[in-house]
Amino acid sequence: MNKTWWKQAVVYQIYPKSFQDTTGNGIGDLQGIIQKLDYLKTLGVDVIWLTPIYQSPQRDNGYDISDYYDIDPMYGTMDDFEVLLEEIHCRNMKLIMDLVINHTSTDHVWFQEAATSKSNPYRDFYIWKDPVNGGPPNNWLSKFGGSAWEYDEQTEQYYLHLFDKTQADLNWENPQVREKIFNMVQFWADKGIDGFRLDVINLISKDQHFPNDAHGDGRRFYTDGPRIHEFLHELNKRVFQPNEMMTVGEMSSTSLAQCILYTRQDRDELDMTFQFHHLKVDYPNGKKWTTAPFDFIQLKEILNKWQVGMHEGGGWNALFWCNHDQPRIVSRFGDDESYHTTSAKMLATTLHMMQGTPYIYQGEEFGMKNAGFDSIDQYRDVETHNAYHHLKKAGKSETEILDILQQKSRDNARTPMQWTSAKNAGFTSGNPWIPLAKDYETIHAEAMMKAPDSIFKHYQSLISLRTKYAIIIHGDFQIIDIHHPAVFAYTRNWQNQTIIIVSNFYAQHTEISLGDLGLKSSMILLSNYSDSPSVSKTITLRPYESIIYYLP
Ligand code: TEU
Repeated sequence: MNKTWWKQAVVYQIYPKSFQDTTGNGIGDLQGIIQKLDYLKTLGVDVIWLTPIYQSPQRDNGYDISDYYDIDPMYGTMDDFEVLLEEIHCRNMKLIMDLVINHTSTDHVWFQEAATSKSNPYRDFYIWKDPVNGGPPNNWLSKFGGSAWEYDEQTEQYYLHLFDKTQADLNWENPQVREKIFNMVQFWADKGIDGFRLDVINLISKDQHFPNDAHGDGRRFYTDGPRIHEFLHELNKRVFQPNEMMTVGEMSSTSLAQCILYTRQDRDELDMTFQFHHLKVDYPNGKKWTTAPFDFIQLKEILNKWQVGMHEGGGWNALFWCNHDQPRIVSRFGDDESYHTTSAKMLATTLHMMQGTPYIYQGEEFGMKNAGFDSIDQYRDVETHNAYHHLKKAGKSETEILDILQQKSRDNARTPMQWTSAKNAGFTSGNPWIPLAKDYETIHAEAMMKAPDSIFKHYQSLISLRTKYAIIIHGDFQIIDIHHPAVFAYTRNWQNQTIIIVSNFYAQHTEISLGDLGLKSSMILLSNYSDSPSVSKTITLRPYESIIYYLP
C-alpha cells in the first residue's frame, strides 16, 4: 500500500446519531450504517469517519467519553461494530474513528476515582488547582461559555474543562495518562481500523504556569502548547506508525506554521489537519453569535494562504466546508432557495479542486439545508443552549436569538439524514431524537440519485475526476484576481498541465478576465450549467456558475 494513499482519498463523515435508525428508537445506529454502505460506495468515497460511538452520557453527543473500550448501547454492540468494519473493508473502503483524548467525561472511571480524594492514584490524570482569592485559578474561559474551571466541593479544588463541565481535561504531563492512551489506540488498531480523526488535539499541552490571560480567554496558553509536537511525535511513533494509521488532527485556532509542522512527512506527527479560519469569515471580530454576512474576500485570502502555504511548506490540508459543528454550507455561503442546486455544486467544485484530502459531511452530497428551527425547544446541542441563555442575559430578544441560532447553531448540521420521501425521510420509524430540517420532503438521497443533473451526481463526478487527473492531487495553487468581488478563480499546475477553476459566488452575472491562460484550447471537465460561456480573454459567469477547465 502506498504510504500516502490518503492523498488520493475522499473521506465521508458520518454522525451516527442522525444517519439511519434500525430499531425505531429515533436514534441512528451501527446496523443503520451497515445498511447504507452501498450508498456510500455508489457515491465513490474511500474512507468513512465515524464521530464518537463509545460509551458516553451524551452530554456533548459522544465527545464526552465514559469508556473508550466499549460501544454505546444506543448504537449497538461490539459485534455490530466488527460486522460494520468487515463490511466496510470488503467494499474496499476504510474506517477511521474519532479519538477524543483532550478530555474524558466526568463519568469516566478515571475521573470518578480522581474526584474521591487528593491522594487517589488517578488524581493526577486530570488538572486540579487550588482556588485563588476564593475563585477559579485563572480567567480562562470554556469554549462553550463561562469559566473553564469547575469547583469540586469535596476536595476543595477546581478542575479544568475547556469544553462542557462534564468534559474534564486530561493531564498529558502525566506519563501514565499517555500510556493508557497508547494502549487504547492499540486496542482499536488491533480491531483493524484504519486511522483516527483526533479531536481538538492541539489543545492537549497546557502552559504549566496556568497564567491569567490579560488579553483573551486563555487560548494562547494551551493552543499549539509547549509540548504538543513532542506528544504527537510520541503518539505517532508508539501507535500510529506501527499500525499504519491514517491521521487527521482537528486543530482549534491554529496557525499555518504549526500545521506545516504537524503534517510534514519527515516529522512523524500527523498526516493532515483541519483548520477553521475559513469558517470564521462570518464571525465579525471573532464573534460567532451574530447574523453577519460572510466576508468573501477574506474567505479567498484565507484559503489562498493555506493552499499556497501548505503546498510550499510540504504540509497537507484536510479540505472541508461542513461537519457536525458547522451550519450547512449551501445555506451559509450559497443560496438554499433559488439557486439550491447550482450553488451547492459551485461550492463543491471550488473546494474539491483545491489541494488536500476532501471531506464530505453526511447530507452535503445532496445539498441538505440548515434546520430552520423556530423554537429553542427544537435544539438539542449543549453549546446552543448555553449561547441562548447567554444572549438572553445580554438583552437580545427571542426573535433575534432564534435568527442567530438558525444561522449558527451546530444543530443545523445534526438533523436526521434525508433518505427518501417516506415518513421522517426514511431515517426512523419512531420519533427522531431531533426534528428534521426544512424541505426534507423534497430534498433527499433517493431523488438525487435518480435525477440526472443532481447535486449527488456532481459530487460523484468530482470524486471520479480525482482518480483520473493526478494534477488535482499534486498541482500547485495560484489564485486569480483575489480582489474580484464575486469570483473565486484559481489555477493548478503540474507537469505542463493546467486546470483552471472559476466560480461565481453570487446570484448576479459577473465578468472575469483570465488573460492569456489559453482557454481556447481547453476542455471542460465539469460545470454546473448545461452549456458553457463563450471563451475569450474575459468570460461572463451566470449566477453561481462554476467551471473546471483542463489544459493538457
Ligand atoms: O470541536 C472542537 C471545537 O473547538 C469546535 O469545533 C467547537 O465545537 C465549536 O467551535 C463550537 O462553536 C470538537 C468536536 O468536533 C465537537 O463536536 C466537540 O463538542 C468538541 O470538540 C469537544 O470535544
